[in-house]
Amino acid sequence: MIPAADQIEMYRLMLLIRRLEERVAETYSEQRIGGFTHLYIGQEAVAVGAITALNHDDPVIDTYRDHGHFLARGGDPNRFLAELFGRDTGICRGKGGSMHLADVERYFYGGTGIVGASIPIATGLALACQVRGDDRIVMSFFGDGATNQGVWHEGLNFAKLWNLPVVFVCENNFYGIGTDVRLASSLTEVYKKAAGYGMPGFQVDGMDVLAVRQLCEEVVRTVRGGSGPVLVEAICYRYQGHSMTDPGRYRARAEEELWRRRDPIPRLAKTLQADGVASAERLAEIEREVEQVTEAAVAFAESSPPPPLSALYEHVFAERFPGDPHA
Ligand SMILES: Cc1ncc(C[n+]2csc(CCOP(=O)(O)OP(=O)(O)O)c2C)c(N)n1
Ligand SMILES: [Mg+2]
Repeated sequence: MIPAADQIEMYRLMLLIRRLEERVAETYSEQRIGGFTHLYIGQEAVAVGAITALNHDDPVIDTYRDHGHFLARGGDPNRFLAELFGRDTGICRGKGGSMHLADVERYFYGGTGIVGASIPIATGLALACQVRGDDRIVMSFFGDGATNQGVWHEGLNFAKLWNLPVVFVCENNFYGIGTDVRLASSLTEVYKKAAGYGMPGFQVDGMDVLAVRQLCEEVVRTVRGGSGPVLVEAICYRYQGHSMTDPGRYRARAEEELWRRRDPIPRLAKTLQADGVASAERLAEIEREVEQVTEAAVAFAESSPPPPLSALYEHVFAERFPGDPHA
C-alpha cells in the first residue's frame, strides 16, 4: 500500500509538471524560449510513479523529453524555467536548455539529445555503483524508438552480463517523432525485448501513476537486492506533437481523444477521493499552490539576467590547464 502522503505528493508533482509545461508551451510560442522543446504532457505518471520509488541518491538519466523527470526528482521549478529561458539562474546556468537539464545535487544526470545515447551512460553509472558497493541503483528513461538503436542492445547486454543495478524504463508512447512503433520495431511489446538478454521485463499502464509506483517499488527492491537489471515498459501517450514545432498530423484525432480520456491526473484525483485519501477541497488547495509555484517560476525566469559573456569560457573543460588565457 502506498502511503497517503506519498499519493498526495504524486498528485502534486504530476500537476506541477502539467502546469509548468503549459506555461512552457505558451512562452515558447511567444519566442521567450529558444531551441528545441519536447513536452511531456500526458506521460507525467511514468516519471512520477517511477522516480518516487527511488532513494534520493539513486542516479537518474534521461532523454531530451526531460522536464517531467527533472521535476519529479525534486528539481527547482524556478531554476527549471530559468534554464529554458536561457538565464544565468537556470539549473545549468542557461547553457543546457530544455533538452539538457542536469542537477548534480539530485543525482540527475540529465537529458541527452541523441536517441539511445543515455543507455551506455546508465550502464556505466550502474557499473560505478557496483564497483563502489554503495547500495545505489540507476534508473534510465528512454522512448520506444530508442529500443531499436544499436547502443540500446549493447547497453542491455553488458548490464546483464555484469548483473548491474539498473532499471531500464521504456516510455512506449507508440511514436518516434511521426513514425508509428509498428513501422519501426519488429517487436512492439518492448518489455519482451528483455528476454533477449536474459533479464526480466514488465509492462505497466503508464497512465496510472499508482500502478507505475507499485511495480517500480517492487523492481527497485529486487534490483537493489542484487538481481541485476530489469526492463520496465510503461504504456503511455504524449498529448502534444513530438516537439513544439510538430503539429502531430500523423495521428488520428479519435486516437488522441481515447488517450485523453485516460489522463493520469484526473484519474488519480478520482481515486484519491474514492479511497478517502484526499477531499475535493484538499485537491483544489493543491491546484492553487501549484498555480502559485508556476507563476512564481515564470516571474523568476523573466526577471533573471542572461549569463554574462565571461560564462562562455566556464564549464568548457573539466579543469583549467596552465597557460589557459582565461584561467
Ligand atoms: C541517433 C539519433 N537518431 C535520430 C534522432 C532524431 N530523433 C530525435 S527524437 C526521435 C524519436 C525518438 O522516439 P522515442 O525514442 O520513441 O522517444 P519519444 O520522442 O517518443 O519520447 C528521433 C528519431 C536523434 N536525436 N538521434
Ligand atoms: Mg516514442
